[in-house]
Amino acid sequence: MQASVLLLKPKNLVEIIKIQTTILKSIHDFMTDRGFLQLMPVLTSTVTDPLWPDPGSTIEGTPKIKYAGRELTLTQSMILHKQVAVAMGLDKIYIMSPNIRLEKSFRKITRRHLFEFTQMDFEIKGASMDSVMSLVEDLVIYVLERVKKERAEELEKLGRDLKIPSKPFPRYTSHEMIEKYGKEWEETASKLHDTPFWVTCFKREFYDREDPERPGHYRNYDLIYPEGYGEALSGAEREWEYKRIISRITADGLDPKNFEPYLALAREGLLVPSAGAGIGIERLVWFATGAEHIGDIQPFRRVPGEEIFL
Ligand code: ASN
Repeated sequence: MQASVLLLKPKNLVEIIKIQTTILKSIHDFMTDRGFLQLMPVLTSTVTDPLWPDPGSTIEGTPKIKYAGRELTLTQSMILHKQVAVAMGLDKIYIMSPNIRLEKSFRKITRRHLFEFTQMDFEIKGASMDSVMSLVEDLVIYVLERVKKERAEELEKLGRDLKIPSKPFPRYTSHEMIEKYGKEWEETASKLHDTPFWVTCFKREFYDREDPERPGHYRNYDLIYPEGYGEALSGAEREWEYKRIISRITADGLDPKNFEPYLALAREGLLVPSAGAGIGIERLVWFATGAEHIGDIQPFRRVPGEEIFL
């Protein structure tokens, strides 16, 4: 290994990774106690999340590889696989899912973007948005309590005074956020809060369910950390009916051919109602440790626009 790589070691790396280990262990404990089954991630696929339209994403393109005479895409998120897994009879699942998202270089300065990260992605058959939001609140409180209890020494060394939020977290709509703070509301609103909060109703990817009673409104949600740390998690109830999915894909200007294996299942009526979400692991570690930049919690930084050493 080049000496320079070792010189780039983030400050307090050992304390940070100890906290990360507690976070991962407590997430597994929580999810398995609640009856979730863990799937292994997929990294190469015939379909992936288009991340379009999505106000939270600025990707340069979908990462692809050629293998055995065909083109495969690298996973941007396992949302479509989660829906298919639920259709296979796996009613409550979670996955520690690595995602590649080729975010544009300017995102280096947001402090919260990586082009390679892992999310704990879960999905529940027949769930409602309220039940998922309540589960996530329990999860976040549980994990932060374990970190505070089991890693008090490390938190003290990092100078991090971690506050445990209480349930229910405040809830706003994206329309309220835009009206109050403008289009770039995420950072400002996050800085002005001292507890995590929810923002609901975003016009984004086709798989997030449009409210059948209020067309133009969406049954999706983001969890936002306080103190300027921004988005923690995003999720939704899902579209599962072919005619809804295809009309959303077409309206978004996406090519249905790119989603054919998934669309074939929908066409046969094999997808089922579900809801879920994904919580970013590195963002949770960043928030829990109070590091300056999200790259500062990684031994091998994956920050858009930065040099990659190893
Ligand atoms: N994990 C997210 C969800 O469950 C999707 C994403 O990461 N784009 O909705």
